[in-house]
Amino acid sequence: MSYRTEEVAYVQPAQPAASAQAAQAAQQQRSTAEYRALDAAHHIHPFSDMGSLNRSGSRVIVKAQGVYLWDSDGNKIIDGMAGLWCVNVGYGRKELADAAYKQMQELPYYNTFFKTTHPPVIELSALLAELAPEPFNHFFYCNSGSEGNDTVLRIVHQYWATQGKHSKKFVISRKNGYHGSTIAGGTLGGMGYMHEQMPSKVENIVHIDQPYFFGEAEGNLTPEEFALARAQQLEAKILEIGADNVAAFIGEPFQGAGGVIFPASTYWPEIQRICRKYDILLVADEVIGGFGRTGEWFAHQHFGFEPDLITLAKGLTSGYVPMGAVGLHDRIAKAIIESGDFNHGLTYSGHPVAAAVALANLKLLRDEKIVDRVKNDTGPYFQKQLRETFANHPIIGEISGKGLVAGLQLAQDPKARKRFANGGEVGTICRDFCFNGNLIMRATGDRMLLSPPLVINKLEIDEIVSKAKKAIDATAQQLGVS
Ligand code: PXG
Repeated sequence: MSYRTEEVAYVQPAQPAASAQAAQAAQQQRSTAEYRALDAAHHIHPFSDMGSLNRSGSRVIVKAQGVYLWDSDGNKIIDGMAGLWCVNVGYGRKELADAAYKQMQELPYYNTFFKTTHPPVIELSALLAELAPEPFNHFFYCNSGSEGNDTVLRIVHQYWATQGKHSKKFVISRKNGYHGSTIAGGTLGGMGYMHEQMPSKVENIVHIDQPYFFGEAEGNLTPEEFALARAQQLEAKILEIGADNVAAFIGEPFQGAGGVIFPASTYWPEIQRICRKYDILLVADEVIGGFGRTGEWFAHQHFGFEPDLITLAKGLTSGYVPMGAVGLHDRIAKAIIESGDFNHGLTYSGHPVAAAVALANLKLLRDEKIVDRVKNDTGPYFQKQLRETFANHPIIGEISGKGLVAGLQLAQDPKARKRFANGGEVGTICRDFCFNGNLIMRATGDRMLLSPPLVINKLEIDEIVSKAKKAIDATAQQLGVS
């Protein structure tokens, strides 16, 4: 996450045609200037330097359809990030709105604490069990990915208690991993700047290095050798702490916010081997990778490993309403079910409206074969277009990704794998060119990230790729490279 140090100078976009402006004005209650002034007066944004943002002004997004957003000045923007990696079915799906409307009239809220349940959460759980890999048949609900990972810690702890292994308390994760912004999520994540701002951290969480080949491989290691070495750090860490003290390892199958870092094929099998050898639970944080992003329903299926727990959020509801979940492998579920009270829950665990929307969303992903299309059609096309367009580009060092997610590494010397000094500066320049060209492309340091809605078609992919090319060319030109 690099919002903290970024300053987006808001550049006044070209004025839209008079009729578009009039239509926009008719829908809007306030002018852009009024919205900005009120926003600056009363709203604290997440991960933002508010002083700087209030001086430059936020872009006000007023509506969306398909893969497009519109701002309060009538600009049409193509969303290369599916919101924040979440709007998998695209914007404006009436089926989801209808599901929420119907559920709100029928049963807007009831809890699932005191021996009660309700149809939407029952149906959702059954459908998730059908869509998830075979051993995942039980789900616990929350409202976000962060809460999902907090829940993971609780389940892991309870599981080892049921096994009589009370000393298994440590959880190992990775530097530059992202697992959310609550205290537990932030501690699990490996973002130093987040750790610095926490009043205290969750105990017994330690980090190993990430499998970031382009930025961190030294010497002549191949990507496979490097990934293996990074996975073996897990073994070294376990031996250092003592296997009897280690409860779990958690990782995103590919790091999302950390820069769409795809480890080589040697990484996850080795992580799994080590976890099994030392009897350590393996947790896949599928908050970004889940629900079709790589062309598989879950990203761990792409990498070919079998976790014990999976964290879900974002694509679960395509972001239409908040919902998170944790999926439990049968083995873990059995232990939790037989362990007496599980003392954890949230007012909105299994919220009926969120569950109804999730159900409608998953049915769209399944019945419209959206995930299949990502795997066999749009995903391969997206990856091919990116790789062809940026082959031998003077500032592109690497393109990572699969399906409809990609990371483009900006580099000073691509062949020598030399990154720019002052990491993040060039990414910010490029991100601003995208922003002004009405493309949403996220920057993490000097990696440019794309993760469009999964319903994107080939024409829209072409538009993203050509806008990205323009922005990256403009960045190179500003740096005096061509
Ligand atoms: N795990 C992963 C892998 C995530 O990407 C979370 C957990 C936390 O989810 P919630 O719902 O609590 O935010 C995330 C969230 C970004 C960005 O700019 C990424 C996330 C959130 C906000 C911004 O890339 N990922």
